[in-house]
Amino acid sequence: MGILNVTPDSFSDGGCHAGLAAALEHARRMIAEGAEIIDIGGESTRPGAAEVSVEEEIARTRPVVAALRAEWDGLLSIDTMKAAVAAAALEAGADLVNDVSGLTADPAMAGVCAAGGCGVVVMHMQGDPRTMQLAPRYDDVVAEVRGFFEERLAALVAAGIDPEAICFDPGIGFGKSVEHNLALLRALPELAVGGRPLLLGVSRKSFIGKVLGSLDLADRAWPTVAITARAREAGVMIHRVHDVKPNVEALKMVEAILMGVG
Ligand code: 9MG
Repeated sequence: MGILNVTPDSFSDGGCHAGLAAALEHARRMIAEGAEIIDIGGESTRPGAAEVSVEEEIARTRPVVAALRAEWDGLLSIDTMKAAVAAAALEAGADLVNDVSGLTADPAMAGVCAAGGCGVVVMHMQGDPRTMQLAPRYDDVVAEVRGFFEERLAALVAAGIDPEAICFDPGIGFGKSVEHNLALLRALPELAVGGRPLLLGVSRKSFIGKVLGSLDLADRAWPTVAITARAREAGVMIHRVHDVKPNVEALKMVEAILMGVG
């Protein structure tokens, strides 16, 4: 899953994909490098990021979804917590909704996803993006994230979402300390609630810099690849990344080791 931020304040692309042409160019590059899903987001979820209106988020994302749909048959994901943004993207041709609130932020989201028959990424987050990193606290982070997935699976199926459409994501960096993130990465197979696939997003995240003792964003690219490889061996099927080529190459090598090349 290649990340396509269409936000002027995106922390890792400096906003350079904010224009439609630049966004499409970046998406095409990620597709050429092997991305099978493009995740399009119009509101930054980094800690402390400014909130964006529904209208603005739709104006940023819908044209990108529609333009990519017209030229590519792969999977398009809309990264949003807002039901109206998800509905607009699904109408423009998106295939799945990536909601970092696990479909808890907007009471209309589950209904939109059920009606749209789309895939759903249920991510765990403690708190909300503005405050989540202030004082994350858990008695047992793995048990609490797992419990959240169990509760969400039951609620979303009751709301009419096909369980086969759901995948889970532990939400690395979303209301978690470095130790919480590492504990979750250690316990990935335990998080596949209901046998559903896992998605993981570690790309360029700050916990990598903290482990390495580096403030340089460029230092986070190769450790991201290392985590991707390790997570694939632990069963993670979808990897949300900025740098598609090296992560796809790592996945191909790990899969060759796990399954052979025949
Ligand atoms: C939008 N976004 C930022 N980080 C993410 C992560 O780790 N997972 C998912 N599903 N979305 C994310």
